[in-house]
Amino acid sequence: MSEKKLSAVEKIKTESHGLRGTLQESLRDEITGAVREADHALVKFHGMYEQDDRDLREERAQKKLDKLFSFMIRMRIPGGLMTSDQWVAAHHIAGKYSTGTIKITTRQTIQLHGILKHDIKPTLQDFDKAKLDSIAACGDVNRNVVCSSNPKESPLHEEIHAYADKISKMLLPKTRAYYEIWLDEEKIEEYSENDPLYQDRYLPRKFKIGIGIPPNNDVDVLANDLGLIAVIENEKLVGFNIAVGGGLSTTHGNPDTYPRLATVIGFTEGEEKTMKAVYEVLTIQRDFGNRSDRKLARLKYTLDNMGVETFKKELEQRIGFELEPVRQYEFKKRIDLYGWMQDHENNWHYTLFVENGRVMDTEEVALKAALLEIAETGSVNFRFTSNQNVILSDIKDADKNSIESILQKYDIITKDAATSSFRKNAISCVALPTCPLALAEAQRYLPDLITKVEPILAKYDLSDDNIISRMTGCPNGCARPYAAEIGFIGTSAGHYNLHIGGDREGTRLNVKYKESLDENGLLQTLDELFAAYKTGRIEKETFGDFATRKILVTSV
Ligand code: SRM
Ligand code: SF4
Repeated sequence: MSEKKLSAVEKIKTESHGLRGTLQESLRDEITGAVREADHALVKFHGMYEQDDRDLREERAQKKLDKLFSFMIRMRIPGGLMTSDQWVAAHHIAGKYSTGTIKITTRQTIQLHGILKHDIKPTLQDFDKAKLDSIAACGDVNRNVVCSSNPKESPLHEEIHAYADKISKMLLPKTRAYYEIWLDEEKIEEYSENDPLYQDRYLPRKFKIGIGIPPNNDVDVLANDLGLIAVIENEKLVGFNIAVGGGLSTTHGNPDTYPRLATVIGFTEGEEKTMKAVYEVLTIQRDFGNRSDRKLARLKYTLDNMGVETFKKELEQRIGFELEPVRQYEFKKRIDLYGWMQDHENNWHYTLFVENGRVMDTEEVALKAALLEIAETGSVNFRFTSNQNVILSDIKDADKNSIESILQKYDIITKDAATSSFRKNAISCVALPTCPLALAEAQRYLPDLITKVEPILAKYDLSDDNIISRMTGCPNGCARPYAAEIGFIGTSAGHYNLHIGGDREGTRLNVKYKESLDENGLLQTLDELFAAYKTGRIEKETFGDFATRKILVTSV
């Protein structure tokens, strides 16, 4: 461990008495809508962030009013699977306590925004009644485990998907603080929980795990601190290739930070060995991760500091066996396959496009009302994709028509079919007005930008091209823009760095092509790039591959 001065958050964690801090006192304080300063860091471990509406900041400051504090709550939904009853509950909870919009995130869960401090407890209690919680959805612990979401893609999907839940449970913090503070569970004496994994210092930073089922890389498995790539041989799940050190954040102007795809270091056979390896990767990060500089604290930096071979030896020593050589795998796609499909057990699944994951009723489409009506039939599961969409899934043949007629009633099928490929393959982060780190708009702006890009694509006959583009309001990378064929990364209001050259499978990062472009600059540059792509591409070459082969070699 680094001998430099520990970061302030380290002290907050170790002195928190199992993540309790002074949260109870903060909640009782009616003078402010915020929590105490140290509790600000601790609430994250309980799945929430203190925020304020940045659209209102100036007006409130002029009126000499304090910021309008509220909380964003993020649920823990391993593998992004919710029952219809749980969706109905989330719908009503969102309406009662939050802005009403349900945001499907890039890690297969949902977030609610705008919850006032005194409404946090009732919100979490209502979620608890629906058997949902937000434990460890944020904070320096293992976060929501993602898993390839489409059950149609593999007959072994259910078996592999179950790992998301098992891993999530194995890596939950042991503290009962969440139950005491939010669910009024009786307080235990002297905070006596013993947590062998997290101890009292937790991890140096957030930790993310993804499970990919080749050939589909919809979860961007290599963007995770720890990626498990399912290996299927003779139609059986034999184990997982283990990939470590993925992470997609940078900081503008800090050359020590970089995006990194995970390195595949070996194979583990069977559940017991895999679970052991997963656990010990976290203990290595706990023991070797940087606890003084949070910008350099993710596993990717720990791995690069140690060196891959040393890391692997350390892991093998901790798990007590050698990793086997990496087994053959190939990713061939990453995008969601929209519309109806039937799986090997004849169940039906409908993948529905949710622009930037925002479930709400608009003038164009009453998506929230439609999903409620669908959930009330009780005949579907909700599977969130890492592309911020939802798969209405596990629908029996006999129920398909009734779901289809609800989708028709709300005009969803027609609208989905009329939506361009470019829009359907684009995702963006939340950014303004709630994200305190946003430098530029993202989810509120991307739809308009796409409307202006669509005619350019049409001009070059590229409307059906499945180009993957992603936008974020800052370089933290919440919509994984560094792994897109086209990445728009906010630098200041109305300005974005333009990155190009990621591949369609999520196995190659893109490269910064132009800095801080405004909308005109973006549209003009895209026009030039698409023109070159149209004339210069080799048959079936994707935009990202073309950009890497032809544009980037000459521009940098
Ligand atoms: Fe993120 C911080 C939203 C996926 C990298 N992210 C934030 C915060 C909580 C801002 C903050 O710290 O105060 C954002 C809340 C905005 C809001 O108002 O809701 C936020 N991140 C999101 C979500 C909701 C984006 C979305 O629109 O879907 C995603 C929630 C995922 C989830 O359900 O758990 C989200 N964030 C990601 C991803 C993508 C992924 O994990 O696949 C990344 C890049 C991958 C990675 O972690 O390397 C990501 N978020 C970050 C970072 C940079 C971390 C780092 O290594 O430096 C931050 C800032 C931080 O942690 O200090 C951040
Ligand atoms: Fe906020 Fe930046 Fe993440 Fe977007 S990428 S949600 S602006 S932290």
